[in-house]
Amino acid sequence: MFNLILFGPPGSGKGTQSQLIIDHYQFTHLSTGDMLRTEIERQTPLGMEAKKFMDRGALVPDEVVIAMISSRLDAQGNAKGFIFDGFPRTTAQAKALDKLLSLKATSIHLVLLMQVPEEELIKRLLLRGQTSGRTDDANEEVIRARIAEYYNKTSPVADYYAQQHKLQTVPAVGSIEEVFARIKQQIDKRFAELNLHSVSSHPRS
Ligand code: B4P
Repeated sequence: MFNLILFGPPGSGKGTQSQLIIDHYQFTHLSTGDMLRTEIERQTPLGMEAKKFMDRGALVPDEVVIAMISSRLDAQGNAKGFIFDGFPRTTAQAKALDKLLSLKATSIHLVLLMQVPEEELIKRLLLRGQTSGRTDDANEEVIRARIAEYYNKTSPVADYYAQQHKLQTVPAVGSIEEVFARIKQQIDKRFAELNLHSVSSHPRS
């Protein structure tokens, strides 16, 4: 099993690159952002609670997202690997994830930090906001609040993984394909270090 975290500020391309990684490596995608948006669409109590935070660019409380991830991990018994997209976003979430994975006798193998300058993030999210219907992309004030939340609460999580020698940075500007090529290089390098290349990579292209 190979477990990857895609880490980075809002709009750095975590969701975009996750799709390419899944196509190439057949990992199971766990995106807390997608899970929360599904809960909002279904108008569940969890979704209604989460919406209050998301609409103002704030992080949803740890206990809510940790419980969501825990039940998804339990439901995915046979996965060959997971991509955690947008999770963990706080050190408490990172510690909870380590515990959940240790119960499954596994751990995080690689954390990729997607680096994009702030003005480019704002440009991308405003552009997506023109068509996505996402309330958190709709105006620059909320986007800036999300980025501030990232620097205050999420970016310290990178140190947590750097101390475990699991963190690699990926310049995430350029075309989507160029960024994917850099990500692929990092994953394949880690596979080779772990002697996993023969079991985990089944490229279609
Ligand atoms: P998420 O759904 O995780 O999404 P994101 O941070 O907005 O964006 P992502 O980095 O995935 O960017 P994308 O590929 O879409 O979070 C939304 C909210 O949910 C959070 O603010 C928070 O409130 C809540 N939440 C989620 N997880 C949580 C957690 N664990 N704890 C607490 N709260 C949580 O790309 C963005 C745009 O850029 C797209 O339009 C894309 O087409 C474009 N793009 C991508 N790559 C590009 C490239 N190379 N060049 C040009 N454009 C590019």
